[in-house]
Amino acid sequence: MKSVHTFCRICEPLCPMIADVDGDKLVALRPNREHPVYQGFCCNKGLAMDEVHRDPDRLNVPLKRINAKGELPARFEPVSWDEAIDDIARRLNTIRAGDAGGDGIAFYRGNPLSFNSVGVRALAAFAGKLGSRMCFGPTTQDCSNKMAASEAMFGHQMLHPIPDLEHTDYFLNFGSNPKVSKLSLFHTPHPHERIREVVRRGGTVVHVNPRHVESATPATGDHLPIRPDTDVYLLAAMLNEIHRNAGFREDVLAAHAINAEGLAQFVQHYPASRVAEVTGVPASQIETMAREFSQARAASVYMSTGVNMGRQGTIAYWLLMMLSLVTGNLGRRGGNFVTEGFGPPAKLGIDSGADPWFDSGAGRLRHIAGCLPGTLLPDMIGAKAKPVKALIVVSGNPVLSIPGEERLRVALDTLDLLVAIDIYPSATTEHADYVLPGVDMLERRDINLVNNGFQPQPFAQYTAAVVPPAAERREEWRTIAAIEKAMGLPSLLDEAEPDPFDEVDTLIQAAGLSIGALREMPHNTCVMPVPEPADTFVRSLKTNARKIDCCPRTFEPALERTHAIFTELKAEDAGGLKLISRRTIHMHNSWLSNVKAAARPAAIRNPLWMHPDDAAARGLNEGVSVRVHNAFGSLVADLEFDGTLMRGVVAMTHGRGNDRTPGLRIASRSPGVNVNRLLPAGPGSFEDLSNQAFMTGVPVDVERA
Ligand SMILES: Nc1nc2c(c(=O)[nH]1)N[C@H]1C(S)=C(S)[C@@H](COP(=O)(O)OP(=O)(O)OC[C@H]3O[C@@H](n4cnc5c(=O)[nH]c(N)nc54)[C@H](O)[C@@H]3O)O[C@H]1N2
Ligand SMILES: Nc1nc2c(c(=O)[nH]1)N[C@H]1C(S)=C(S)[C@@H](COP(=O)(O)OP(=O)(O)OC[C@H]3O[C@@H](n4cnc5c(=O)[nH]c(N)nc54)[C@H](O)[C@@H]3O)O[C@H]1N2
Ligand code: SF4
Ligand SMILES: [Mo]
Repeated sequence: MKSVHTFCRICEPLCPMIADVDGDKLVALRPNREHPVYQGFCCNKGLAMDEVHRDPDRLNVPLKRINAKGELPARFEPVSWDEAIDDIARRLNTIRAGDAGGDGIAFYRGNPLSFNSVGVRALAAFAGKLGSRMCFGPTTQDCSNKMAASEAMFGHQMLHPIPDLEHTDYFLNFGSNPKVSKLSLFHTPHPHERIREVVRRGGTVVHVNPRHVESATPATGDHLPIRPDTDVYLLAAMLNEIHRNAGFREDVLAAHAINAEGLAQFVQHYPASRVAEVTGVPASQIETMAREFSQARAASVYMSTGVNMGRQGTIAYWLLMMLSLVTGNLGRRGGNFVTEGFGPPAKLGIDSGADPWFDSGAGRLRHIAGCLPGTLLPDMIGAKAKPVKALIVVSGNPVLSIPGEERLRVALDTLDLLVAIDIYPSATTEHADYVLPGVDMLERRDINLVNNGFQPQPFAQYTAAVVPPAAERREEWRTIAAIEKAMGLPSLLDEAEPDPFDEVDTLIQAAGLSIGALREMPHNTCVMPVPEPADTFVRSLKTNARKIDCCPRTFEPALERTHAIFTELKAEDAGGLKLISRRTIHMHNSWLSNVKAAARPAAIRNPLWMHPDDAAARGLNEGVSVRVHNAFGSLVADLEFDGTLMRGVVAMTHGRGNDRTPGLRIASRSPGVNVNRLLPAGPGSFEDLSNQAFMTGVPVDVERA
């Protein structure tokens, strides 16, 4: 029996764990209580990975479709790896030789691939070798607004100053539920506990959210209700207040910024009294918050998917960072700061300086975080000229995760070839020609590269594979390299002893690290120094002038839109309902729904949550079946009361709807319904600046089914 130091790769904290192994068998998975940074923090999902590893519904062999596309359920027969790879390569070469060239082949790199340090690089390299620009991923359904805003303000998409919770006196949290979701683009152990410590020290924490989330308790901060998709106006009003009273910090702006007048002019449109009605936040409260924030010794800010997914995520993130900057909190201890672990995070990015815009089959577009708008994938497949003919999906489930399920299902069935590399059958693999078994995190070695720049206490950790891949499961990089080789492209498999970690090893040398050295360290972990906030931030800036752009020119059309949306919101019917998402502790996006923990009664329900007073106003009792509909789609769900919701707001959990995924035997028994049917898709369904899809604050009507 041996114990392996490893770490979870389900969500962004990448919690350290210990795996007890007997020969090739995993005996137990447990928290690593002695880990120098995490001290045992991890969650139910991570610990459920041993069940995932053993799940009898896992994909174990390559599968080839034998019934017609469009016919559900899909029927597959096992084939050998060689047969699958050869046929896929042949068909990809045929498509590549056609009109669209490399752009005939599209890629979707799902969320788990971000936590696979060599897999993610392998897929990006494959797209590069093919010359395909048709790259998609969950980022445009998650946080691409932040990438676009950072590029415009700081000169790089991957610069995201994180809140310094350890030293802050005031923490303002927009659109995130850290207790349940454990944060994104900010990786800290036990975030809920860190927030509790701020309150314990006498600091102030405010959770701005349409729902009184689990993260807001007397010990972890106040809840400030806000109407969905209006955060931009609250932020503008806070900046307006600060500008009128204390003023912006001239010394800071002179040293580090340009175009501050543009910012001041913009926020002048939004005094607290004007935004109160639209946001639902009383003017006096906005004034108090602005005062407390600007007067705090050190104040910090954070926002996540709840704001990202609104119609103006880029503008909101800009104003959030400006709030930090003009109060002197950016690059300050206790404010927001950039950390370095493996090296400056911006160095790991891919900005080339070339004009990013090009004519795609669905209009003039650019990549953000390497991705085109996910909601346009069906439009690219259906394009009249040079359509996408093949799609390679690695660890993603776009059918359930992108807005517009039916539209995507129909488009996927018109493809010449759909290859999905996954560990489970999914709603997406049901449309595939080939389904190839990947490995789970316990079956592959890795390094926590994705954490770089987002950890308040930087550390690097390596993990060996805890157990060898079961059955015929194969590492994602190897499958990609095998397809490349069979297509006649340069491939890692051309080498006698291919090691996908060679490149990573070179990358981490910048921090004086190597995989070899990490393997020798206790916990396979190297704890790195916490950088000086001010120095790091200034050093990280990548704009030409090395200054922060406080009002980027590229925002001009979006700022006009901000004014137009404000007018629209003011004119809205006060009695209407707006839909938001609600993550639960049981699932990770669309997966983990097949493990027993997720089969508990509390977890299998997938209701529409509504405030009891809104239900009463519609004559709806708890438990009744309701039809939820809008211009984009319709679904039926059970009604559940939720007094934590603001009036006028309803919520559902995303990632459900496995009614047509028979291979997931537990999940398909209580499938729930895919809420993304109610979200806009196609042209006009995303923010132009960032490709980010509109997914929160979407109007819906509800009535008894
Ligand atoms: N258990 C669990 N953990 C997860 C995941 C999971 O599915 N399950 N997913 C992981 C992933 S991929 C990500 S990206 C992260 C996301 O992590 P978070 O961004 O923290 O995600 P959520 O918990 O969905 O929190 C979003 C919050 O925004 C609120 N909200 C909705 N609309 C608005 C709005 O217009 N304004 C404001 N201010 N708030 C709004 C919602 O009520 C919700 O509380 O979580 C990760 N962790
Ligand atoms: N309405 C609404 N929609 C949302 C969101 C929301 O809050 N509300 N959240 C959005 C966000 S933040 C995200 S990130 C996206 C997620 O969107 P996606 O990345 O498309 O979807 P996931 O559900 O994360 O799917 C992950 C897939 O990878 C597989 N998988 C898991 N581990 C591995 C592995 O190690 N190897 C391989 N090969 N496969 C693996 C799983 O079985 C699953 O099929 O969803 C978005 N969609
Ligand atoms: S918080 Fe995320 S990374 Fe940590 S154990 Fe849970 S699922 Fe894994
Ligand atoms: Mo995400």
